[in-house]
Order: sequence, then C-alpha cells, then structure tokens
Amino acid sequence: MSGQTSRAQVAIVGGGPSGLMLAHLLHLSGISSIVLERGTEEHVVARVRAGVLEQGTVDLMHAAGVGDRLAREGMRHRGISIAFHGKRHYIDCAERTEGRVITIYGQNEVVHDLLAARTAAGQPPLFGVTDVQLHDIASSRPRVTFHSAGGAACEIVCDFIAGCDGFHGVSRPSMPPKVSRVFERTYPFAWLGVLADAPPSSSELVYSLHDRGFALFSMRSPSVTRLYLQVAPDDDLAAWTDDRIWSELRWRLETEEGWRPNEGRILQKHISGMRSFMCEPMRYGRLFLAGDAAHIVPPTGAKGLNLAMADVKRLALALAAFYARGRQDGIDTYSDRGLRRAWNAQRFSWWMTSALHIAPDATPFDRRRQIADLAYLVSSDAAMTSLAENYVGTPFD
Ligand code: FAS
Ligand code: PHB
Repeated sequence: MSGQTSRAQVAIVGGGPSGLMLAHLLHLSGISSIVLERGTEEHVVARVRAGVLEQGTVDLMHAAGVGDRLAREGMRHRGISIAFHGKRHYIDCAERTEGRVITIYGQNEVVHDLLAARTAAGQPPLFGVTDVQLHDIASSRPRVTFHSAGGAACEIVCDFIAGCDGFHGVSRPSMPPKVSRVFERTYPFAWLGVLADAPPSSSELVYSLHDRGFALFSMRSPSVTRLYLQVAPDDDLAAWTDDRIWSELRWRLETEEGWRPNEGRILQKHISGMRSFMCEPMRYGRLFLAGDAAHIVPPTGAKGLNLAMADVKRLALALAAFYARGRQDGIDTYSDRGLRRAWNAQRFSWWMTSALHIAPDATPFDRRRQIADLAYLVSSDAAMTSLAENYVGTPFD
C-alpha cells in the first residue's frame, strides 16, 4: 500500500491474538477489515505468552474454523493442583463445572493458526507499520493514518476502529482523558518464565506457594515444560543462571512424596512484571478497545488471552448485528458487558496472585493467614467449586 487512502468497514490496530481473531470473525460475517501491526510477522508469531485456554476460547477457535490443530495438539486438562507445605492438592475443575475443562495450547500457536487463516483469506495484516494515529473517533467516519513498512504515508477511512494494540498501544490514549478512567495496581513481584526441553513430569498444572515464593509448573507439549518463579520486579535476568533456576524450582516444587519437575536445557527465559489494570469505558464513539488495550490481569489466573477472546467475540457479534440488521444494542452494551467480565477476572486473578505469592512486607500473621486460606480452599467443596468455575471460565456471552 503506497501513499493512498483505502476504505474498510473496520480498521483494526494490533495484529496480536485479539486483532487477528476479530479480523477473522468479521471476515466470516462478510465485514471487511484491515489489520495494522507494528511488529514483523516473525516477532508476532514467536512471542511466548499465554498457555491456558478456557473452554470459551476453544469453542470460539472451532466456531471460527481455526481449531483443527488445536484439536490435534491441544492438551485437555480436567483440573489443577495447589501445592503448599510440600503437598499437592488436586482440584478436579471438570467435575465441578459440568465437564468444562482447560486446554494447554501456546498463544504463539493460536496466533500462528489465525495468521494462516488470514493469509489463506488473502488478507494478512500489514506488518511493520509506524506512526499509527486515530482521527475523528467520535464521528461516523473515523480514520486511521500510518506509515507502511515501506515508509509511504497511508490512510484508512472506516466505520469503526478496534483498538487491539495491547497495553502499550495508541488506541486507549486516543480516548479523550475526560472520558476514560483507569484503575491500576502493580504487584511487588514479577515472574521469571522459562521454557525447558524436558518432558512434563506431571500431566496437569501445579501452582505452588513456598516460603521462598511462588512457583508454577505448566507445559507446552509432551516434550516441553513451561515453568514460572516469583522473583523481585527489578531482578536481573543475567543473575538467573540455568543451574540457579533449576535449584530454585526444586526448592519450591518438590513434594514430600518426591515429585519434582524433569529438568532439561532451558530454551527461553524472560522476566515479566505483574499488574492489574482496567480502563473504563471500553468504547468511545466509533472506537472499541479489546484485550490488553483495555485490561491487564496478573497471569496467575490465566485470564488475559481468554478475556481478549471474549471481547472480540462480543464485538464481532455486535458489528455483525449492526451491519446485517441495523441493531445498535450490541454496540451500546459492548463496554458494560466487557467490564463486567473483566472485573470478575480481575477479582479472581488478584485473589490467585495474593493467595499464592509472598509479598516482601508480609508479616508472620499474613503468612499464617495465607496457609489457612489454602487449607480452607482444599478442604471445602464450595471453595474448590468457586475456584473451578472461575478457572475454566464462564461461557462467553
Ligand atoms: P497483545 O499485546 O498480545 O497484542 C497487541 C499487538 O498490537 C502486538 O502485536 C503489538 O505489536 C501491536 N501494537 C502495539 N502498538 C501498536 C501500534 N501503535 N501500531 C500497530 N500495532 C501495535 N493470558 C492467559 O489467558 N493465559 C496465560 O497463561 C497467560 N500467560 C501470560 C504469560 C505472560 C508472561 C504474559 C506477559 C502474559 C500472559 N497472558 C496470559 C496474557 C497475554 O496472553 C495477553 O492477555 C494477550 O497477549 C492479549 O492479547 P492482545 O489483546 O491481542 O494484546
Ligand atoms: C502458562 O502455561 O504459560 C501459564 C499457565 C498458567 C498461568 C499462567 C501461564 O496461570
């Protein structure tokens, strides 16, 4: 695209999971869109993030016709284990939620499958764009200007703009400050995440609270284990040698029965901060925010990607009803329904994070209360059912 104006019904800023899924859902409803992505295709596909898909996300992938590889390679899990004091306690989520399960399938795989579908439809994102700016978002003819990867100044004239550009994008800041309000909390710890060339030694996830901090045992395939350690927000990744990582994981995950993660070559390691963030409203005029552009949850509840998918399903249905039948109600209720789901995910993610991490200023009273919290959880059907329904996720509206 060189120095021209193009027309699309929807301009989508951001080619991550939410932008790609939205473009595909709109395509299936015969609605045209253009996806603008500042990164390269390799960058977007290679990014290792989410790994837990709720039933609603899996159902959406299948409904969108991009679920074949997920069905073949996704790992269905009935439940999770919560570990403390050297013991693992299993919570069967499927048993407590009429059979709803989670599926382990990397976010990069979801992005790969969606990108393949967009390319097959002849509408891949425009990668490597710069200077994306939103204009006239309160009018009936909003515009997006940007420079193409080749440097040409371009413009998209559209009916609607979807801000799927994550926390650091340009869409949310395009809302007039007097309109939007943000709610935020940053946590006094971070996650060191590693991918290891080691067959997972447990068939399902283990969330562990240990005196030395939180640890999470997860996986990506029958040969790749995914693990996380609670570290200080300003910890230096270089100080975390592979040997130190494995010894810390043994400390925090090994159980009295002798279970511990299989070890192997560390393929990738990364430290990511933890925050809770909400922007209200999620819509202003013809601009809709979806996914991390509107809300960030700490990954302890495994909700980020799944919230993004719920947003774009709701938005695609609203726009399809608008174009097909002139219906305005889906558009008008998009933000309130999105905020209701996101605040519940915030509540659950905050609770999982607070229950399973050691705060630097935790008092002996806090530590005892934390243990009492988990001891109550694993001994109460009501508490385990509450966790189960939140963890597998409620059906997308
Ligand atoms: P993304 O941030 O994924 O995508 C936004 C895209 O917009 C990016 O490709 C970016 O390059 C592009 N962009 C930004 N600014 C732009 C601009 N100005 N112009 C053009 N393009 C622009 N979630 C879960 O559900 N389960 C988990 O297990 C889980 N684990 C996680 C682990 C980690 C370590 C992290 C960091 C996150 C995790 N998450 C998890 C949350 C994560 O998956 C996000 O919720 C998810 O990536 C959100 O997707 P998007 O909203 O598409 O935003
Ligand atoms: C992951 O597998 O990457 C993962 C699993 C559970 C979480 C967060 C991340 O809560």
